[in-house]
Amino acid sequence: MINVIGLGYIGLPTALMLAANGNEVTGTDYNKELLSTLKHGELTFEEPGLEELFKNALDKGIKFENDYSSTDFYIITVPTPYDKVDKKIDASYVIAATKQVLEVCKKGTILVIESTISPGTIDRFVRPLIKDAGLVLGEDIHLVHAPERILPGQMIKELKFNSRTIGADNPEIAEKVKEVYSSFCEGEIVCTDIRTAEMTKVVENTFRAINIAFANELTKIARHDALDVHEIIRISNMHPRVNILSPGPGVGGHCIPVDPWFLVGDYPRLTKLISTALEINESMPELVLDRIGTIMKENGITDRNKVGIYGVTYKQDVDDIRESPTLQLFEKMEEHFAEPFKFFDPMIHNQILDNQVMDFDKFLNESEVIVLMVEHSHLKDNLDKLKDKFILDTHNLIDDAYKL
Ligand code: SAJ
Repeated sequence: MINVIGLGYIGLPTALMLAANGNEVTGTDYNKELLSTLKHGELTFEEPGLEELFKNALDKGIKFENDYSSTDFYIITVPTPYDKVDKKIDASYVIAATKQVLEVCKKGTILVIESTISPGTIDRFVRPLIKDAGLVLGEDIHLVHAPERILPGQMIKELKFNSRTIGADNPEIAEKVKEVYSSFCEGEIVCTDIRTAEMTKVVENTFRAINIAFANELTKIARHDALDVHEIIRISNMHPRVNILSPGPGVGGHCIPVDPWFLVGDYPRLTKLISTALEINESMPELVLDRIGTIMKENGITDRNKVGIYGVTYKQDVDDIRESPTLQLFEKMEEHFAEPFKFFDPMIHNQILDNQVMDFDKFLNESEVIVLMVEHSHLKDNLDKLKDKFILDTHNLIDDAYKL
């Protein structure tokens, strides 16, 4: 039986996928409210295809429990936040989960850590726990790092088709884990050592952060000379070896703006390019604020209540707001002692912030300037309603709108 620990954005789809594909699975979480929601047959977040997968996994007998199971195969998918001050990973959830596994696991257990961790975390924080528990690594317990790679918005498809990395001390154990993941994963599964697996995960997200930072820096250069950055990128990308990502109002989510900091935190003197890229991405909400000021001035708008922000999630068509560019924008406003602008987001169905307008038509009626921060499908279906507004389009959706 497989016990998946932590039923969040990664743990839940992974547990469901394993269960739906013939594995006996128990999902464990310390959040009793979340467990009760799942036990009532309801999901805790929206994701295309998740509902169908959930039904399938329930039919196949997946269980949800508060307690850790006594078994010989665990997958840990708990959050790994980072300390914003010293830029280092906070491994406390991984440590707590590992300690609890060690209390109940059977001899010869395989413990797979899927949570994103900074390179060296397993050596520094996890291996010592095994010794402290009086267990023998490689006999009583086998450690594996199998970092996830799925993209919110297309998680289910990517769980099935992405390639994966399995890092283990022992190649035979890596093969056993590969067999388990092969029950649902059709992508290539590569086996390596733990340190390499840790590093590749962070490197992948750092590559994306740097590429987006390049696009964001180009936006600033293009603005300086009144050039169209999107056209420049579109044409440059026609070169067979150029693939620049899209500029935007900032970089959000729990991965791209966070994971590269693990490298900067651990290797401060070796990560000049990475830290500069992160700073460029973090500067984009300030650019949005500048542009809003210019648009208001150019159009004689002095009432800040006439500005409405469309979108608070970290990207299109997800309901996750972690580290989102809009939240970063509000933080910047607070730093300037300004009340955050009002916002509307079609993916957020409950009132989560005071400045949130729940009704789209009311939001439109109250706003003269609309700042498109997130390109939700809902927006694409409602573009005609924006005709009479001054639009700041941070995603290049509308031809004659203001751009970053
Ligand atoms: N963004 C841009 N320009 C782009 C692409 C993205 O500004 O061209 C912004 C998005 O709007 C968003 C942020 O970047 O604010 C991050 O979005 P994303 O779609 O790039 O990535 P995530 O955070 O949803 O998922 C990433 C993925 N990593 C890579 O593509 C290398 C995913 O595969 C990982 O599994 C995930 O991080 C993770 O959990 O680590």
